Amino acid sequence: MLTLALSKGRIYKETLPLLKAAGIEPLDDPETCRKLILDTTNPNVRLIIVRASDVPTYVEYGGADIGVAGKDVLLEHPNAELYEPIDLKIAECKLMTAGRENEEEITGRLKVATKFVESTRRFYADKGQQVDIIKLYGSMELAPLVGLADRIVDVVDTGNTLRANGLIPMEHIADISSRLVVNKASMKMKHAQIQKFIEQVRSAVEERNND
Ligand code: PRT
Ligand code: MG
Repeated sequence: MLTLALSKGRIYKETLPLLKAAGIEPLDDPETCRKLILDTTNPNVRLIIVRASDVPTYVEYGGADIGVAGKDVLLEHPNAELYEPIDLKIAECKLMTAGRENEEEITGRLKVATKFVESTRRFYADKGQQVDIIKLYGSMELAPLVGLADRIVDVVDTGNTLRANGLIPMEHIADISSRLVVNKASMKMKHAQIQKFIEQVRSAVEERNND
């Protein structure tokens, strides 16, 4: 049995066509059914539905053999023992700093609110700038509006969410896309099955990018 970990939402939607190319179609829709384990048209493959930020943990510790995770999430797990064989080039966005369009002069240490603590720490450390990082779990856009922070670090796609809250993107930290990740022990123990899956997904990604 091969277990694949996916998160609901954009990653699930954009991964489906790649799974289909590998002959795998879920028998239920996780967006409407409440099941967390989904059987597929391949009796040897099942999907588990987990939080986007939990995918690396499930795969590293063998709760799943394979997963799909955003690079933003993987960057928060710099020491995870995982293979990262394919850039699926889905759920693309940019990790950026953002701040208020009309901000007053910032005195003292910059306060930065984010759920991406590790990437934020590294970004400012590389610039040699000391900052105070405030860990949040969501709705980061709010922080500069109520004076909790001067800046946020978040993933940005269209920029509409920032704009709607009077914020502007400032510095580019990283280009983000989702990656296939594989448990290291599974890669050894289920080598033939996983290698075949990787090759099928790899050709599906290449074909899609040639269209
Ligand atoms: O909800 P949960 O805490 O479980 O995780 P999550 O919110 O990270 O999951 P999900 O499904 O929203 O995102 C999964 C992955 O998609 C992320 O890890 C990113 O790699 C990728 N991705 C791509 C994005 C976006 N684009 C994106 N736009 N993830 C989040 N967003 C957010 C962004 O933070 C903003 O608040 O969507 C909002 C809209 O973006 P704009 O710029 O188009 O307005
Ligand atoms: Mg979300």
